[in-house]
Amino acid sequence: MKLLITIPTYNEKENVEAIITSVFNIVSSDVEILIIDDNSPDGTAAIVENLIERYTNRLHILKRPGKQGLAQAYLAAFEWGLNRGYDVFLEMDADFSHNPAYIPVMIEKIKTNEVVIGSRNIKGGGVEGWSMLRNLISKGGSLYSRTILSCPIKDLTGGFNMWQKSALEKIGLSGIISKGYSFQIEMKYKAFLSKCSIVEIPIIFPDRKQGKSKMSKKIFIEALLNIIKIRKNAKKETAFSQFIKFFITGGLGTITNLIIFFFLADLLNKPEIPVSIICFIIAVTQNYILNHLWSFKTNTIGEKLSIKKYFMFVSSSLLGLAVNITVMKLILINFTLPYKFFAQAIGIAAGMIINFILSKYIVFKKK
Ligand SMILES: Nc1nc2c(ncn2[C@@H]2O[C@H](COP(=O)(O)OP(=O)(O)OP(=O)(O)O)[C@@H](O)[C@H]2O)c(=O)[nH]1
Ligand SMILES: [Mg+2]
Repeated sequence: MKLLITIPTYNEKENVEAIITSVFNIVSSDVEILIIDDNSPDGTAAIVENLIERYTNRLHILKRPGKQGLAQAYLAAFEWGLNRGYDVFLEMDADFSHNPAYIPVMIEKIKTNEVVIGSRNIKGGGVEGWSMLRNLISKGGSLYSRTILSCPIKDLTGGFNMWQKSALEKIGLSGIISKGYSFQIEMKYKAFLSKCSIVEIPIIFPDRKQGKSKMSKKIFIEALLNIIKIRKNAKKETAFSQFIKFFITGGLGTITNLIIFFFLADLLNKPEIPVSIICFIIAVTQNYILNHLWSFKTNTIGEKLSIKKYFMFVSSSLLGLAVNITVMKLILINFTLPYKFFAQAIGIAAGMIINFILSKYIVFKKK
């Protein structure tokens, strides 16, 4: 198991060396740290770079040009680690609110779970040094998020979490919409929706002793408003709603097909078979584009329409047609029906399901 501990920093010159040293003192020598620094004006990156000589091959830094928020920092870190073959990722703050002493417990737990959450809101966990008000805001925010998302995770907002690579893959990092602090909520909610095995372990969370907080009222309100967006976005991703969109797309394709057929075959009196082929090509092209832009939007984020995928989709549609005809024929051979129409309807449904499965899992497969 190759573990990468990812620590985002912004102006953490008072903490960064101490946190790196205390983590390395507690974990075995094969564990590595990645600091993601957003060009902190206080020179955090330079301190890390000096330490890299002491911890060659164990300490890494990812320098980014400016403050881009916590979500971007972690997403960049995960991508960095996934490209380099790490299996497990730990998210951790630099300010000692996340006590390195919990890391061995988390490592133990991640062996049998895909996600381990450091939780302040279960028995044995809690916060220290927070004002009543901050405590109240945090508890309220947590309850609000849990209710809106109907998600049973007790500490949705915390940032001390360990992820198996498989969990990150299930979540689909390219589909994350959060920019700031709601990132933690979105990640956990998506892990829950994608049925990852999740465990919470109690942690005591002391307030930062050194350095400045980056938390502000604006960030907090932004995070709360984001919860609704997160819910809407995640709900869109269910297979059923994708199927409904796929179904509507197919219906629109059929309408296009019929309109062109009517125009060419009836009004212009062109021969039916070539007309029918042209109608098929136009309808299938329309379906490909709509499926790419709409039905499977969440699978194709960042991807362009492509000729290769287009031909894959045409093949999948033709296979759907073959299934349609076969099923229809088999039903007609084996059963006596009042109308052949029923057999064709079942055939269309079967063909559509096959086409949907091939589209979802092959043509428009999530990266
Ligand atoms: N790279 C990067 N790191 C950030 C950014 N914002 C915050 N961080 C780091 O993320 C971690 C968590 O931020 P904190 O400011 O401690 O947030 P918090 O724990 O909610 O609030 P306080 O502890 O009160 O400061 C710290 O290590 C920060 O230095 C950012 O935009 N980019
Ligand atoms: Mg903090």
